[in-house]
Amino acid sequence: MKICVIGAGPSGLAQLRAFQSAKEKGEAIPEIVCYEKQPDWGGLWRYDWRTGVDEYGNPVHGSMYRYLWSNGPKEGLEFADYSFDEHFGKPIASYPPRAVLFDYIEGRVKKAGVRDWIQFSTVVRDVSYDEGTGKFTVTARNGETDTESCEEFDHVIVASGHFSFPNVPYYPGFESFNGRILHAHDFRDAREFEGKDILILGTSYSAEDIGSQCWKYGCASVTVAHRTAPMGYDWPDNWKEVPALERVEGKTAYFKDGTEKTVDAIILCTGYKHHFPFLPDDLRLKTANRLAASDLYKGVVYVPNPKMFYLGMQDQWFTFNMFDAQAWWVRDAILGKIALPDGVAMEADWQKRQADEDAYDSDHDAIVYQGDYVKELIAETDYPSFDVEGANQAFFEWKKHKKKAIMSFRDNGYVSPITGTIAPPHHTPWRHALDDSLEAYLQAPKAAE
Ligand code: FAD
Ligand code: NA7
Repeated sequence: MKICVIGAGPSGLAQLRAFQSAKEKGEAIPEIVCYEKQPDWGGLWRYDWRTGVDEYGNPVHGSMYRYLWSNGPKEGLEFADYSFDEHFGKPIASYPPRAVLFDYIEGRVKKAGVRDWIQFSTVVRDVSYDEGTGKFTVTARNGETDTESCEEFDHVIVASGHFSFPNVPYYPGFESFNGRILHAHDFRDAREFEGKDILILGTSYSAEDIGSQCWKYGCASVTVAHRTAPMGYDWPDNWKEVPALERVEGKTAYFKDGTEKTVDAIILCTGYKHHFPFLPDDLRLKTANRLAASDLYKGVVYVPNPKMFYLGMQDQWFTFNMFDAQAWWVRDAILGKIALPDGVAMEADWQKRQADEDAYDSDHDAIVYQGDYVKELIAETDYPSFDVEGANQAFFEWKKHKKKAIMSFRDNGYVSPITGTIAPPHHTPWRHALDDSLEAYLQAPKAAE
């Protein structure tokens, strides 16, 4: 049997680690080929300073930026088989910067020794399924050698992420705006906006965090226009939430309530699209960004063709450990340890999950809902069980801390659901910590004077 994994971000790496952990226990595993379009692993957590297209003409995958710190507590994403304490050899604070989380992700897969399974700088361009042979053909192009390969597989696991292709809205006047308009996907460095007045569209994680970054690195003002409802945090004085944007003229933005603001840049924090340019209609997942994705049995099996799997396609409270739960489950489905029901039952499964999701109306319920999903999957495999309630608790506290003080919630610490360790405070409050490097983060706190 031969398996194709598309993408070596946290989800794809979880899949490699899942198979390697079975191998480690003496089980026979199939041949695995992982295609990764970037020259290294880590997915979004591998910082890419570029925007637009890469050196091979492929869209740049990266949507992360300099100075990005985890936007949720690390206790919510900790691997059950590889704790932060194990990786860093000491307790660390709860909201690590990107480079620290990249190091953590990398530490586990280095230890597992799965790098040889990955073909880097290799973009999957096409996948097709042959009903006659029951096999997939995957066409991939290696950018370094500029050669194309075509290989047959028994299963394809899509782990290509869904926060990379921007959802770009149009508002009248954009084409003649006398400043810069960019999507969050292309935002790289808040220092670019030092001294500038910025307008942000959107009210979710990107809006909140990119606005906060710009504020931290000295922009003149932040105006956030909401289409539905304001975020409602206790923002700093030079931060204002306004109703939806109507149009722009020159450098002036006009809002639905008749107010206006002159701005230097407009940052579209308007979300991303599930986009799989390498998949034909019959294999391509079409879903909104929600907790129960459409067409996925158990959130991972593609119901129209159950030999195909998708990882990490849900909207996310839980991340790394949820991808693990999924990857272990997919591994066992492929190894025949978990039997799939018939198509009717699989269809009913995702529809029920969506109905259950729709019945919830608070973030608290949504966290519990996704925590329960993680619990459900790990109960069916040998993924180390962990204190999911404890992770939920970290998320609840995080929400409270944000409500209390949006510019200092990252100064709090939580209890690890894996080791029980209480995270120490970081040596420098987030708003004053301007260096996001691994070295700066891990340095010992200065002794009290
Ligand atoms: P990705 O990380 O997107 O990895 C997908 C991989 O697939 C990439 O390496 C890509 O190059 C590869 N790929 C794509 N297409 C192809 C192809 N055709 N052929 C070959 N390879 C391909 N989560 C958190 O837990 N905490 C946070 O603080 C946090 N902050 C975030 C901030 C931003 C700005 C964004 C965009 C996301 C953030 N996330 C955060 C969520 C993030 O999506 C997950 O943490 C995680 O990166 C998802 O892993 P993934 O492997 O599913 O996808
Ligand atoms: P999200 O969470 O999908 O949010 C998208 C936001 O964009 C949301 O507030 C939407 O408002 C808003 N939106 C979408 N279309 C429009 C238009 N046309 N006009 C105005 N506003 C719009 O994306 P994020 O980038 O914030 O987060 C994605 C991931 O990146 C997440 O995992 C983070 O960790 C980082 P709505 O509420 O629908 O009115």
